[in-house]
Amino acid sequence: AQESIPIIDMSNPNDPEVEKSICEAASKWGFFQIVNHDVPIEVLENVKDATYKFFGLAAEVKNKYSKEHSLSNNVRFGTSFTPQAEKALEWKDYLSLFYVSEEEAFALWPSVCREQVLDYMRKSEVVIKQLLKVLMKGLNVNEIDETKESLLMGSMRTNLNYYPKCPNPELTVGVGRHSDVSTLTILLQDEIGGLFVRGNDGDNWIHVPPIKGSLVINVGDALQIMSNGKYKSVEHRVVANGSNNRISVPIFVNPRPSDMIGPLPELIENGEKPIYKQVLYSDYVKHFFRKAHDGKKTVAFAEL
Ligand code: AKG
Repeated sequence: AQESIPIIDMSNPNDPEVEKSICEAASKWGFFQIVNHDVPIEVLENVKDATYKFFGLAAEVKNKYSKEHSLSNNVRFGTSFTPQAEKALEWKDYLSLFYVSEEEAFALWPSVCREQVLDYMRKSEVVIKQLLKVLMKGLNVNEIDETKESLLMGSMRTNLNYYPKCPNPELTVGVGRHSDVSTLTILLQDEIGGLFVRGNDGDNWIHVPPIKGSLVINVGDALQIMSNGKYKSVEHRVVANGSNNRISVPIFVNPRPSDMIGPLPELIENGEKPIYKQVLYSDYVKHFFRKAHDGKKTVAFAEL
């Protein structure tokens, strides 16, 4: 039987068994789903509806947020990932919203989705903090002061992804294989499916089945680097679908662009030999965005 990624019940996040399964999932799989978390189902349904509404707008309205027309780099509507570096475009449109402040969101984000996205981000913050606290405890980092909190979750970006039905799905992908550059990614998907994760034996691709009300959590490169390799940022991809449109809404929980990231000092003080160097997070992200989605090679940028 094919193994599947863990499903973790978050009703009692401080239960030692739950903590253990979170840390094990993050080190063995890099991916898991959470159920019975504190993000209300209406908030998730509302952000999905808002996503359909945004992509249902006329092309000229959506294009106001494109690279050429957007009033800010923090708001970006586009197609595919790095078109100039890709052999075939990814079959995906997206709206990327980098959060700076509520004022800015009200000024710049499309009105059909801004409140729903803000609410989704706000309500997800509770579970993000719970998960990061447990993951830090698993590294024997028991105190998360302001500096550490900012390093782990100092900036956030929410993407609305729309994968239209594709007439020739075998000729392209929804999203090519890549790992995320985040600390953690929280992903809401609809009921269509199509997200595959690289299995931990390295060869097989494992489907992440949609579960109503669940959130998919994955470790990103920044946490792999900060944990000195203990938590794994794992490759994933989305297939193109010949019969259905699909949406997903990831929140990328990131360090701030101006942060230096590297193995946490607590680990090195404990005698661990660092396997990554300190890199400026914005350089790391720039490196990622320069190339096509080409597998898990971004992290080599930080290897010693
Ligand atoms: C991304 O936006 O980086 C993804 O990997 C999306 C995954 C998904 O749509 O399920």
